[in-house]
Amino acid sequence: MSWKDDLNKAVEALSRARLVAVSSGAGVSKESGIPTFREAQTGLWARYDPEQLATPAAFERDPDLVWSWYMYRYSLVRQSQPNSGHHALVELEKLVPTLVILTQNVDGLHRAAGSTDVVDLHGSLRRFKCSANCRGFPTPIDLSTISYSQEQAPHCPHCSAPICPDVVWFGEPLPADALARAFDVASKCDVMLVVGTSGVVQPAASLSYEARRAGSTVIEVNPVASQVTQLAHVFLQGPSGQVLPQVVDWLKAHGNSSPITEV
Ligand code: BV8
Repeated sequence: MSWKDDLNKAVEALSRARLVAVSSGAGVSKESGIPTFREAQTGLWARYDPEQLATPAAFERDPDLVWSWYMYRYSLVRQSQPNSGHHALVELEKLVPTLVILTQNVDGLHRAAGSTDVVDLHGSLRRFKCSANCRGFPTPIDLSTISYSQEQAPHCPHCSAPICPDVVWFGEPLPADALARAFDVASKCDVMLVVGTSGVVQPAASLSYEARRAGSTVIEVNPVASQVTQLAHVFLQGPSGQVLPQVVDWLKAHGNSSPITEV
C-alpha cells in the first residue's frame, strides 16, 4: 500500500474510534534529544548495557555508578522539551472521545506537552526515593532538600540507605495499578497507536498483542520495523515527530474528526 493508503487507513480507524490507546517508547522522545535504549549510544551508554545498569543488583553492587548514569540521563531529561510528536498526541486527544497514553518512558514529556491521561508504566526519572522501605514504603525524596553530587548516590535522611530514581528496574514488578489500567485500556480500545518502541520489554510489549487480540486496529509509528510491526494493521514508517503531525492534519482534513456521537 502507498503512504497515502496507509494514512487513510489509519485516519479511518481513528475517526471511528471512541477509545484510542497510545503505547509509547523511547523513540517518541528521540527528537527531544533523549537517546533511546537500543541504538548505539554515545558517552557513558556506549560502555554499558542499559539492561545491566537498570537493575536492583547493579545498584546494590555499585550505587555510585548507577546513580551517575541516572544523573546523566536526568540532566538530559531536564534540558529536554516535548517535540512535535508529543504535541501531535495532545492535538489527537482533542479529536477523539477518549485517549489514554501508556508510556514506558520515564522522562515526563507527554505530561509536559499537555497530555492529560498518561499511565507511567516504568515510573519517573523526575522523582527520587529511598532505596529501602525505611518507613514501610519507598520514601519519596525531594532532591532540592538535600545536598548531592552527580557522582555519588546520596543517602536517605531517615535511614541512610542510598537514594535512587523512582523508576521500575528490570526484575522489578510494574506498579500494580498502572499495569492493571494499561491492560484494561488495551483490551477495550478501538485503536492502539504504538509509537517509538522496539516492543521488546515485557509486560509493556504485551499491550499491543492484547489490543490486537481484543479486536482493535493496531497502528505502528517507527522509522524501522520492530517486534510490533508483524501484528500492526498499519505501519506508518518514519520518525514520530514527522508522522504524528501528518496523521493529525489528515484526520482534521479528511477524517470524520467530529467524535462519533452515541447512536
Ligand atoms: C518484570 C525504567 C516481573 C528504567 C525500564 C528475568 C527476571 C525478571 C524479569 C525478566 C527476566 N528476563 C526478562 C524479564 C522481563 C523483563 C524484560 O522484558 N526484559 C527484556 C530485556 C526481555 N521485564 C522486566 O523485568 C519488568 N518487570 O517483568 O517483573 C516481576 C513480577 C513480580 C515480582 C517480581 C518481578 C520491568 C521492565 C521495566 C524495566 N525498566 N525503564 C530506566 O529507564 O532506566 S525499561 C526501558 O527499556 C524503557 O522504559 C523501555 O521499556 C525499554 C526500552 O524500550 P523502548 O522504549 O522500546 O526503547 P528502545 O530503545 O528499545 O526502542 C526505541 C524504538 O524507537 C526503536 O524501535 C526505534 O526504531 C524507535 N525510534 C527511534 N527513533 C525514533 C523512533 N520511533 C519514532 N520516532 C523516532 N524518531
